[in-house]
Amino acid sequence: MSGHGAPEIDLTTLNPDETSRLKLAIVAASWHTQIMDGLLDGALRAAKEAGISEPTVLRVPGSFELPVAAARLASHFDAVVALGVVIRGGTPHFDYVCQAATMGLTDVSVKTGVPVGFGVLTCDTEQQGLDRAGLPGSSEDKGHEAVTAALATAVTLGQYR
Ligand code: DLZ
Repeated sequence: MSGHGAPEIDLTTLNPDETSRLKLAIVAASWHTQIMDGLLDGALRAAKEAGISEPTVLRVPGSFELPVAAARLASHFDAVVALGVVIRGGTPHFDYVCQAATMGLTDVSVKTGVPVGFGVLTCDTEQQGLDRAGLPGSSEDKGHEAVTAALATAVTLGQYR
């Protein structure tokens, strides 16, 4: 999968009265600090662009813990964004953590009806994470993308409460 083909969702084209009223929570894992810092910065920048100056930010240890945190937050917020970085090691652990995070977050969004932005990088190498973290020199900004997607979805679904 590559970033080629991603939609240009410009939050400024959404009604700022609508997006700024949304309650947004960001849950962020803590492994791979440099990449995580980039993801979180991008996520906060996107929130600010949407008129949300102070989203709630919750830290958890690893990506495996993201779904339980997202589940708890979903009943209190209009949109939740999960950020994490999982880097493949020498054992199958990578596959289990990625699968648990992905399936768990999907489950939360479908069961609660609250959009969960998926900002979890699943990488073979650290460089792949750095390339996608919205850092100087990165080609992609996945934290920003995840917030944009979650807010755009929340606005769209808001018409069908
Ligand atoms: C254990 C583990 C490993 C090996 N690698 C990562 C990783 O690359 N990224 C990540 O977010 N978390 C990792 N973890 C921690 C697990 O997500 C989880 O926190 C622990 O298994 C404790 O439940």
